[in-house]
Amino acid sequence: MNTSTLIAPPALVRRAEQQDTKAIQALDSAHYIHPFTDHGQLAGRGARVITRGEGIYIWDSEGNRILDAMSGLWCVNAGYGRKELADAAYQQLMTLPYYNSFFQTTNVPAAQLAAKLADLAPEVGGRHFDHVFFSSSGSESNDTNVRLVRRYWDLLGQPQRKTIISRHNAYHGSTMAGASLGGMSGMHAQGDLPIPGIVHIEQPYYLENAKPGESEAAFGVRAARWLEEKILEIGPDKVAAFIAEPVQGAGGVIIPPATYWPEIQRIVDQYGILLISDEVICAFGRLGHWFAYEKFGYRPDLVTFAKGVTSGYVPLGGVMVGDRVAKVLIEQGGEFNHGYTYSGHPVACAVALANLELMEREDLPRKVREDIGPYLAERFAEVGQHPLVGVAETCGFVGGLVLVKDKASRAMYDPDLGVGMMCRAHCFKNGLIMRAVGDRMIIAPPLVMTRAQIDEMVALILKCLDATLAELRQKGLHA
Ligand code: PXG
Repeated sequence: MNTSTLIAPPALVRRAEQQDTKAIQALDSAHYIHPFTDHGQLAGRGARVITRGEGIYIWDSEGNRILDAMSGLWCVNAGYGRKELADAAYQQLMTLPYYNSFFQTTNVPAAQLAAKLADLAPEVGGRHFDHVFFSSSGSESNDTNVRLVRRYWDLLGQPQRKTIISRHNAYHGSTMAGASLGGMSGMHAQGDLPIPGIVHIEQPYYLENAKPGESEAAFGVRAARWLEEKILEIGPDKVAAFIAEPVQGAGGVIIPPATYWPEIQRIVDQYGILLISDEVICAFGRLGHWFAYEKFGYRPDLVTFAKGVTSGYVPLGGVMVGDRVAKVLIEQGGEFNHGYTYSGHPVACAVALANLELMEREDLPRKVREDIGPYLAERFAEVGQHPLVGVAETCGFVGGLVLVKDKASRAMYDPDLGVGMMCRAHCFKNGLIMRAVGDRMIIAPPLVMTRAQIDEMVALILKCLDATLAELRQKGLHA
């Protein structure tokens, strides 16, 4: 890494590496309820204790170095250990650690960051993003979106426009509104969700939802028209908005056909409904642009962001509010009864400013677009040759591999066999973090990765695929 890398003082590194794993695991399982975790199962095994990170690597309390091909949880875009982000947090903490923006006050980093984001968001089709609302996470931001969208239509005298359409297998967060907007049936099943006024259409997943012999292009248009069918079923005057991720992340890196987004744009335009682009994963260079709507050329009214805005160093999220909504809200709205204690948190905003500066200086979105993104695609095409891989695809700096029983027919394994989990276990053993979503193995590496590090990651992926294949053959599950 370059000179801006934070080199932790040796004493801190020693302290991090000399943690007593068993003692930390005991505290953890006695007191810490983890997100999305079977606590009973974890307690029996003990959590892996991650102690430090640098560049694209993290270390655990046993001293193992692990290549983090998931950027934490899709967020450490600038890589670990960036000194300027730590400095920005420290400086702001020493100057003004907190103040609210509720009562006719603001703070310097919040105002500057709002302006910076407005500057970075590209204009599309004459539409601007001149305003930003801040929260602390993607989930909160999508709760804000529900409030904003409903307020917008109320102000326009169309209070019956309440329904928001989303998609199955979408992920929009874990709060009541976030989980309702998301299309994860496992989440809906716990907690009586979705909340009223949120409905779902099928996702544009070619491998699962295309008809036999249907081209990707034809499928993309057909998948988009599920939105039109739903609008007509509900009644166009009752639909408030459509929300979607540019590329579905947590759903397994589902990349829509090129024909999908243009047809979605035609439909939202025709029926006048708001378009929300949930870019919590896809913004800030992940797909090779500051914002992903630019890559696909559509024109959202609201854009959800979080994660990469601070490279995950501190929590920050928000909504880019396009002129169409901002104008109504500001000129006709009066007080908007919505906000969070940490909206525009000065430390989070200061870190975000430093992070965006760093990304600009290192030209990371362009690097993903023109250099390491295409190189990753090239190397992934080789991974696609592996006998266990049915499909290997990338988009910018996210990628997905489908593990299959039969390469020629792309026949999948029985999901109960947990082949993805088997592969994930081999990754863990071999010092690689790759996620399993069913039998789709997915990556979203830090954007500071070099070509040599892509080679290193691909070699590890191939090694883990070989080990998974050997295990399947040993169990008589693969020819
Ligand atoms: N929208 C999208 C598109 C996301 O990916 C959220 C909203 C919610 O953000 P917060 O900050 O509230 O978590 C996300 C978050 C996974 C995984 O398993 C993905 C996310 C979160 C947790 C797990 O891939 N994405």
